[in-house]
Amino acid sequence: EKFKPLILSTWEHGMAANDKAWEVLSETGDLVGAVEQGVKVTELDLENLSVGLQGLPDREGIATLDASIMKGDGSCGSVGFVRQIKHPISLARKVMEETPHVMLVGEGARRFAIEQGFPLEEEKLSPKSEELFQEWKKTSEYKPIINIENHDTIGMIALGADGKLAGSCTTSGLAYKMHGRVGDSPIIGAGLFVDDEVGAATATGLGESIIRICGSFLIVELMRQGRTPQEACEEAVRRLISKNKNIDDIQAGFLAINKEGAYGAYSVRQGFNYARHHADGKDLIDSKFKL
Ligand code: SD4
Repeated sequence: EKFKPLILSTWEHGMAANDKAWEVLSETGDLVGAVEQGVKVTELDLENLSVGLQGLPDREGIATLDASIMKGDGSCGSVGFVRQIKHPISLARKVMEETPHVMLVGEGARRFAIEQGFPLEEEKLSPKSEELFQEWKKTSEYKPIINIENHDTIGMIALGADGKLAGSCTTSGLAYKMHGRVGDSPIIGAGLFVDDEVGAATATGLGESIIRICGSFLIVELMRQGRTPQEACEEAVRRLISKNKNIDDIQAGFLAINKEGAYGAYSVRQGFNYARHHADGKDLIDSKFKL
């Protein structure tokens, strides 16, 4: 059986990430390499304030990053609350491949990075993040804000020609979060879940609301029970809305694919979109939404 490769990523910056992932997949057939290399593009994108060291910092002015990577055979790795590392997705991959563990956080993750030869970056905000942080400090209103700028984590899920699946997710997390806060993105089953028997899902938006319902795992399990990717994403959004009291302050979106190459997306409210690359082309698609 031959499968048609498909790569999906959250948000508009997913287009550039998918371009890279598609190139890696076409040239090497390496699906994990593709989802890693793809989101590395976003980790370096200075325009993106929600991914990479240039992203908006926590409330103490420190950028701390979360990332995860997963293969459909159950292999996975993640890092949370890491500082000074330019490519947390590559560090997550090292956790998956070079340790007996799934998740490393904070200082331990940083030490492991040094051991693995990752360069440590100077701890300094980008000019744009510094400016916005100084602005935020004047009011210091600690409240999640619904806007696109504050929710553009990249999650990527991909189906290879051999029918195998993989995914990646990387973020600087919620802007002005408490120091030490970890979101859904590095939590396997929340921000990302992949199972070769069924499909894959990834999430973006307010991490707390996604963790609360094990969003990505939920979607894969709903697909296992027969739902289409679209139906599964819609059910996850319904669940998220029913389990979160402060829904007026929440945006969250899900993206899913099954092993036949069907896909779907759904978000709490308007504004979520995703990039799709396949053999016949690429496009940016507006997600349907609930509220
Ligand atoms: C988080 N899911 O840490 C991320 C937020 C996000 O762009 O999507 N930010 O909660």
